[in-house]
Formats: sequence, C-alpha cells, structure tokens
Amino acid sequence: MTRLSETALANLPSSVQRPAYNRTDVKVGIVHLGLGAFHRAHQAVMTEAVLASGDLRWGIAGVSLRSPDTRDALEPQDGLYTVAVRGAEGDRFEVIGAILQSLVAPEDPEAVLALMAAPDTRIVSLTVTEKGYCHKPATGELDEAHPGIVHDLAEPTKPQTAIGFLVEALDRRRRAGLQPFTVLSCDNLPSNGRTVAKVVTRFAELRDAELGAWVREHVAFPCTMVDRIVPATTDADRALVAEALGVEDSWPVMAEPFTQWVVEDHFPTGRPQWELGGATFASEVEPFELMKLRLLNGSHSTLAYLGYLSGHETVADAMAAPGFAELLEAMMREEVTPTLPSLPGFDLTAYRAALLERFRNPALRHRTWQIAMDGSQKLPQRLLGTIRDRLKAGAGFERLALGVAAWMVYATGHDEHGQPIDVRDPLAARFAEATTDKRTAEALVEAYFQFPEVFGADLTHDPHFREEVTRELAGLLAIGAARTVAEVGGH
Ligand code: CS2
Repeated sequence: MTRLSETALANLPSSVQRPAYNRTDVKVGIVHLGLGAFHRAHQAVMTEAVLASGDLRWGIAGVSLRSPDTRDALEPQDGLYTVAVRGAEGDRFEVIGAILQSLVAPEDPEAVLALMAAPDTRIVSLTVTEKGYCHKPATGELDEAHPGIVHDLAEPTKPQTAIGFLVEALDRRRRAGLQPFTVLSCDNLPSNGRTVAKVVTRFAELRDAELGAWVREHVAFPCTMVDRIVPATTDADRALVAEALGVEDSWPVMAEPFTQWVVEDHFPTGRPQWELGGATFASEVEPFELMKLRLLNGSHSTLAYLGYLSGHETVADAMAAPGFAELLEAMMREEVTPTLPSLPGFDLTAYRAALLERFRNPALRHRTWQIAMDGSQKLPQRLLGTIRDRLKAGAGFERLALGVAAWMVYATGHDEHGQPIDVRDPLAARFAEATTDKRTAEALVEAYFQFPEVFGADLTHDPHFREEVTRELAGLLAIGAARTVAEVGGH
C-alpha cells in the first residue's frame, strides 16, 4: 500500500479533511517539545485551523526528547499524519500538515537549540508529561538532584531535559538581543505555567544569577488547561486508518470528538489565533485547570487503578462493570466539587455528566494500564490536593482514599492474585522495594508514607488521612477491587 505523503493527498477519499493551505509557504513559529500523540491530536489540530485561515507564521517544529520513533514515522510522510476522531456515532479522519519538521534531541541537540533561538520562533510549547518537568511533585520545586538536571547544569550547551533546553535557548536569545519566546506548558500539572516558570527560573538562577533575573523579568509562562482523550495508537488503529484512507499512515493518532483548550492570554511576542481551532482565551485559567485535573484526571486515575485490579483492560470496559460509574459520579459530586473554586456561568453538573459519557465512549480503547503510568507524578494534583482540602474542611473523602489505596496496591507491582504488574513510574523500583513482604494495610501505608515527595510532609503526618487510607486498603486486600467497587457503587 502507498504511504501517506504530499503526493498521496490528492487521492484521498473526499471525506478526509486535509491541509487547506500551501505547506511550502509556512514558517516555523512554534517549537514543540514532546512530540507525542496528545500534542498531535490537540495543539497541532488547533494550529492547523490557524494555518488554514491563511496565517502561515505558525508552523510547528516538533522535538522528541528521547526516542526517534515519531520522527521515523513522520519523515517519510512529509510530516503528515492522520487524526482519527472516534465517537459513538462513527469515525472522522483529518490529515494534519502543521508539523513541518520533526527532530530528535539526543541526535542533534544543537539543531534543536538553533531552532529555539531562531528569530521567527515565538512560542516553545511542551507536552513532556508530568515527570518531564524534573520537579518534586508534592511541592512543584525543581528537583536539583534529578540526574538530568545535574547533567544539564554541568553541560548547559548539550542539554537532555526540557528545562535544560529552554534555559539554554533563552540564554542564546538574551545574548543575541532577541526577545524571549513564550513558554507554553500543555501538561496536566496544576498551574502548569507557574510550575514551569518556577523550575525554569530556578534552573536559570543556578546557571547564572543574571540569566535568572532576565528570565524572571522577561519570559511569559501562560497557564493552560488542556483536554482531549488520546489513547496510545495500536496496530488495529493503523489498520483502521489504512482502510479508511487507502494509504498507509505508520503513526496516526486516535482521539475522542471532544477537545478543549483554555489558555491564559499572555503572549507578549504574539500568538496564533487558536480560537479558530476552538481554543478559548481567558485572563485566569487556574480554576479551569483545577476543575479538569480533579474531576477528569482524578476520576481517570481512580478508575485506572481500580479498573486494572478488577481485570478491565480499557476505561470503557470498567465503566460497564458494576459500581464504577456510580463510584466516580459520587466521588466527583460529593467529594471533589465542593473543593473547586467557583466558575461563574459554568455548569459543573453537565460537565460531570459529560465526563462519564466520554469515559463510556466505546470506540476508544483507552487502556487502564496507560493511565496508571507515573502515578507518583499524578496523584498529588489528581487526588491528594483534593484530599487536603477535604481534610481542612473536616469533610469526608472515602472514595478519594479508595483511589489512593488502589494505587498503593498497584504500585507494589503485584495484583490481587499475586500476578506481576508492569508498573511504569520513575519511582517503581523504590516502591517495589519498600513494599516487599508488607502484607497488611498498616505496613503498606507506613511504607508509602516514606515518600514525602509524593504525599508531602503534611499528609504523611496526618492521622486522619492515614486512618482513612488504611481502612480502604484493608478493604481492598480483603475482598479485592471488583467487589469493593460494586459495593461502594451500591450494587
Ligand atoms: C489520562 C490523561 O493518561 C492519563 O493520565 O488521565 O491523559 C487524560 O486522558 C487527558 O488528560 C484528557 O485530557
């Protein structure tokens, strides 16, 4: 079968959307770090709408910080790829042309830095996942002992981390008398703009006090709330796309129909009109971020751990099993919503109902294992912050505690039947070691409380939190996840 490419575009079925502009006229205005499926189904799609409007200043150069896989897939396709939008009503296919170049940072860090320091580059955006910020998840401070950070401080011109790249490129712009780029975090972190500002500024200060002061004074770090469910692509997905397009795309991305991007409108050196792709700009984004992290991602993680332990491969499978939907609905309504700041004019009841519908989407095969990844980096903003607020208010949080307890079982690396779990987490080895031979809920909770970088000094010393999590964990150990969920969910 022919491969997707510029020349193949003309022969695609007419229902397939494709670039409606001349790609050779587009200039790179955005360098994006973390060229994963999420970026390709979210920001790149919104940028496509800007290019289609005739504003050709905002092409994307995508950078993978580790693996060459995406570049290897996209390069033979002239950077083109398909977004398969999969809803309960059927599929829609869009070929996206916004990514003009793909680079692999470890192969040529200098090429990446040169692009970031180029005068036309006005935005450097990031989807590097939670752990890519090299911060301490409980506090948001730069982890100065992080091996990548230690390396990048010792060899600033050959960075390995996103933080090292940002600071070296900003320094080059400063020295060249150029305006800085705007740093746009698109990861699921609380106050993502402030978080990246904090780590970047600290890193810059550690390199050089003057550079630190310049970053603090001149660089903009708007906050964003990003949302679209984008499961990892499988071979079955590739086959589906080939069938629909009549050409082979070696790395299409799968996405739900829903997409949302709320961006703080603070771009001193200009920005694309992403409204054209459906983004909304606001003066304050943090309340939206908190809402999304606590309701969507908090539910997602709870469902991922309990679902995996109950033997469900996908989110939709778990949602169809007894108790899951009821558990999440009650958790969101009773335990999470009261902790959220007010969002005037926003219908939270409808938002929660829509989330449950999105999780039920039968066309998306979103693996619980995928969402379960990197729990140590996700729990603080998805569940633990909410629990802190509930503790302060003297209010109950048993379902949130059940989510944490399910993670505690998962992160031991063995499921209820003693079967090994492939735990992907920067702290996986330490969790496995700390929990070996710990059989009781008390002993396990004690072992996890030795990780203040996850729980913070406050929660590890909070008797009420300990008691509640221990109780939920004891229940899980006694009757297993599936029965627990069915019971809590009222079945
Ligand atoms: C998920 C998110 O993998 C995960 O941790 O919770 O990727 C989720 O699908 C997105 O944040 C939805 O916007």
